[in-house]
Amino acid sequence: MNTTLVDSPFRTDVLQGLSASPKYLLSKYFYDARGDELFGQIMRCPEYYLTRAEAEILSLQSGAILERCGGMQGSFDIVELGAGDGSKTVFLLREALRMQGSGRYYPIDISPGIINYLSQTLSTKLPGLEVHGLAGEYFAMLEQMQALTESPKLVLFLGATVGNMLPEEAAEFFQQLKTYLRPGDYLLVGFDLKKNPQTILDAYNDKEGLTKAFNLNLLQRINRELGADFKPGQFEHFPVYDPLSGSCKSYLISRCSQRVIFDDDTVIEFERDEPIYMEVSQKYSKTEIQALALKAGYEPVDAFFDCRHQFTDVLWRV
Ligand code: AVJ
Repeated sequence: MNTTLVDSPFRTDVLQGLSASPKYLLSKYFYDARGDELFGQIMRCPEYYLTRAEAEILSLQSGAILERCGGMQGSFDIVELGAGDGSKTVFLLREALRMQGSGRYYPIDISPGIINYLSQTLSTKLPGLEVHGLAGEYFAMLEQMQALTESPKLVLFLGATVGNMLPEEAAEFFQQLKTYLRPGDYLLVGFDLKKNPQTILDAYNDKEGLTKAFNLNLLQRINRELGADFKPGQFEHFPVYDPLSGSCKSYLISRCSQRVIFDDDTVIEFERDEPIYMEVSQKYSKTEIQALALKAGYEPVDAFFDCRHQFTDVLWRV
């Protein structure tokens, strides 16, 4: 037993998930440096329609969206939860700057690498914009932010990141988020819409195997950071989509009976065909989104769609 090992939240969550029945891992841990890179490739692959659909919305309708927020009177504060590489947000930020001349942008993301990248690239792409990157968990970072800002806020939660929660969890999340907001603040949320089930399943089962590699990378990350000895080749990527619930779930299936040993001597046993539940990517109907807003205590203001109605960015007011 190596006594120098510290109990990181990553270690605690991984061991808790792999000791549970059924076994699970948390999808927020996909995004290490390699995971960021693979997700970048997923966003550009032909099957993953979500990013292109939302980019279309933001590139064509950012002006209309900001008009519905009252034109962002005065200098603005835009906060983004799960900012990622900001490639779609720039459309909105550029438009907000054009309308106001100045403003502050607070990207929050669990990946320190992506926050560094954003801070470096945005100031040159959008002169006049103050960028305050925050790397960490959403609510911990919002806590830090409260000390920084008094201005009215527009909070962005784009890219169907909300899909990584089940509808019940999403309602609770939005209720908790409200405690960080004030009346008159706005929230813009990106939801992937229910559609042809095959289109959805293909987006999580691309031909190039990028999504498979993205899932297996979490096992490799566990090997790298927790000294485990997962053999990724002994796990199969298995996504399913249930058109009734709208839940697209990804599993890794153990191909054989096997055990994995960690550097703290923990042993995790897998039966042949045992699944690890990796991620949910929840899909919604327009009615379900409306109901979610009301349940969480927001006033639905407007909804923006791409031309094929695959995806929606909805604007809610506190
Ligand atoms: C970043 C959470 C929106 O669920 O569609 C992409 C992550 N997982 N392919 C999604 C993901 C597999 C993605 N989100």
